[in-house]
Amino acid sequence: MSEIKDRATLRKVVIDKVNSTPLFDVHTHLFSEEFGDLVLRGVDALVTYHYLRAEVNRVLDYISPRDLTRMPRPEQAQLVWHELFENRSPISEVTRGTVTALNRLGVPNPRDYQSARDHLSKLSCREHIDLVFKVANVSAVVMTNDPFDLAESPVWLSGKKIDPRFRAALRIDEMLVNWPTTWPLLKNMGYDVEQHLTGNTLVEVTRFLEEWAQRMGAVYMAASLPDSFRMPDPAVWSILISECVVPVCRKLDIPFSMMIGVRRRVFPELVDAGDAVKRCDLDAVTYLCRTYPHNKFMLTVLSRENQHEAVAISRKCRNLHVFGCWWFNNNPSIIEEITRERIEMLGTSFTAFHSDARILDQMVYKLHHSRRILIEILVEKYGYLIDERWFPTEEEIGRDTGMLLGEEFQRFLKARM
Ligand code: FIX
Ligand code: ZN
Repeated sequence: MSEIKDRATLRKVVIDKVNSTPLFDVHTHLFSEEFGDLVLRGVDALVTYHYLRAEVNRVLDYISPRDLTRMPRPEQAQLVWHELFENRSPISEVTRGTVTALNRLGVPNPRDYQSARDHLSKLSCREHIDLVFKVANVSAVVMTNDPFDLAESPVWLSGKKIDPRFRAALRIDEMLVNWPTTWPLLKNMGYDVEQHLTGNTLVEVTRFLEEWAQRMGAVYMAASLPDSFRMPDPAVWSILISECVVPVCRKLDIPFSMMIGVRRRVFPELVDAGDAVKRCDLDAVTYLCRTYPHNKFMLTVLSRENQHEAVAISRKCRNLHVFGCWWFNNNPSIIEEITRERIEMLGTSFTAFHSDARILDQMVYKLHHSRRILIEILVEKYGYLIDERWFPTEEEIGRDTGMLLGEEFQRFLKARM
């Protein structure tokens, strides 16, 4: 174990470790091949993603947001490419990311839309998944699995074997946030529930959660929640979380993951590009971690203003795992700030990044950009140690990097609370 004593060697080692350590992507919206059309991939899907639709909408004056959203995908893709990649340089994070993905996936010329399209569309679904996992250096991903999705649930019910690189997360937003429209769906699925949260309804919701978490082999249960989320509270979500989610998670020893701070469809005509970020009150998280010390919770927050508080809560709660730089935070300047702050306050006891990729190819750029930022932060932090004659070894840097890219999460999953 040779000690590293100079900055040049340090930089070389950190670059090597951060790039060569496979990442466990704790939150994505990707699907394995078994889910058929739910697998989204390729250039048209990439450039019409809601991040890009939001950006192109800003620079259009000849087409309304509603008409943009309704446009057939190939035309929409042409328009986005023309406005954001030809009429302007792709220097925003998502346009830059598209270029990174095309380049790293080996398209002959990233400026030539048609050739990029042809290049990726030649790949079979399996080849495409293998290529992206290799280029992004990802060992496995956690999907987002909605038991109420009519395209998805039959796959689970069929008992098909799922590619083991794709792990499940039981997503329960619908139930927590839209109970009046969800309970009839549960009833149709054979659960004896009613709108009023009677004792029997809570028993049946508990049965539903347990059965589906087991059916999926869920790594965790998850919900993205609005800024109005409070606990304890007379609201339906508070009752369902305390009475059903928490007990099932405890029984199965899986975390409940909260993604807090989204206001959905503030601009409905833009559909998923119309969601907004709002600062939230994290007392709900403190309450859950304190009240249920034997349960595990995960947290990521959407507002930059909540990041510091989230880390401070996490310092005190070993049953809380903070992860990733979610959505509007997934920009280099904010990733750097959040990751630096977390390392300074939590050491390596968090998960630095998740891709949130919904289009397979997105994973390539999101993780590549994040790794570049982590390299600079780690070079600085180990550099300070060298200044004080604490010389890190290559093995130690590899160990710490592994923790930040998924091993700490694996430890958290196994930990006894
Ligand atoms: O709720 C979520 O999981 C969000 O990440 C998504 O709804 C959002 O569309 C997204 O993909 C952001 O990156
Ligand atoms: Zn997500």
